[in-house]
Amino acid sequence: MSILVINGPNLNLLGTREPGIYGATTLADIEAAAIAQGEAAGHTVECFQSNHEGAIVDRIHAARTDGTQFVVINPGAYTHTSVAIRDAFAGVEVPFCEVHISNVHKREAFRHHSYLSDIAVGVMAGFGVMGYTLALEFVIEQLKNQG
Ligand code: CA2
Repeated sequence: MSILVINGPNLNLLGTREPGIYGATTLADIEAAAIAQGEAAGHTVECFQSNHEGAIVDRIHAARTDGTQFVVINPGAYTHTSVAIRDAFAGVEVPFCEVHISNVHKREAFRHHSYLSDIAVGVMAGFGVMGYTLALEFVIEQLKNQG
């Protein structure tokens, strides 16, 4: 069974700037850890990052028919702006968890609203890059229960 990890805009910069907020781990490290975690549980993990809203929408659409069972997404700043990404998830009906490295609720007010949280299965925020690991652990457990 297949899990898709999507990272949105600017997350390709992880580990190179703003380590005080986002830590020193690179996106390549996060993706390698996610693939290994999935493999250990018998799942394929595919990773996708884009700085473009439409590309993320297209990837979510493809998830409807490519065998993706669950999506873990850090939508980056599109969390707070993108009706299009919300509509894509609502349209494909593939379950997803939302991950934020930082605790968006203790940051600026504009980061407190998410267009995705109310249709996500679950939301992680403020656990650093461990949020991806924790979300994947949850997803792996969910897939077990699905048989
Ligand atoms: O905390 C998160 O994971 C965020 O999704 C990160 C987004 C931000 O807009 C959200 O409010 C919360 C920003 C990602 C930018 O990542 C960078 C990483 C290194 C250097 C600069 C930006």
